[in-house]
Amino acid sequence: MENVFILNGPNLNLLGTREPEIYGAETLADVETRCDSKALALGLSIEFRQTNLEGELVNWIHEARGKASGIIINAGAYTHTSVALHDALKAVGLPAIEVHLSNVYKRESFRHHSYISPVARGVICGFGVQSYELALDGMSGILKTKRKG
Ligand code: CA2
Repeated sequence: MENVFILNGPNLNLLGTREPEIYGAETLADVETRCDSKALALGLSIEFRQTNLEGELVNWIHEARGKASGIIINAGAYTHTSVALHDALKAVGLPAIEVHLSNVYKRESFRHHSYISPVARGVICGFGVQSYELALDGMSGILKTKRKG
């Protein structure tokens, strides 16, 4: 069974506790449960993690090489600041999908630039917790295509 790393960045551990008008009422544990169900239905296994530390995300991206077939990443605010995450994703070369709960393009202009997008296969944002399920659908398609080729 192919494995997918689902990596979450800073402050996403607060999901469901504050700003429900932007991020919804579900917790990150609820998101993980949804991802577990979706992955099961797609015949994938997942490793779901969260950290507030940029370097830990870099280490996990490196770890994915050899342990995962793809990476789904919500890098939180590091999306808009981190050359290190850009370089790490580029270096491992695994298919990566960038996800966001909110529609970052409807928000402050500093959220309109992403260091992740140029090294991602695709970007999904604005669908709340469903963004993660859509990303898993997308990753399943990418991995199936790869197997056929
Ligand atoms: O929309 C997203 O998923 C974001 O990646 C979330 C980040 C934000 O910096 C990005 O621009 C867009 C922030 C995550 C913070 O999550 C919280 C959740 C509840 C309460 C407070 C913060």
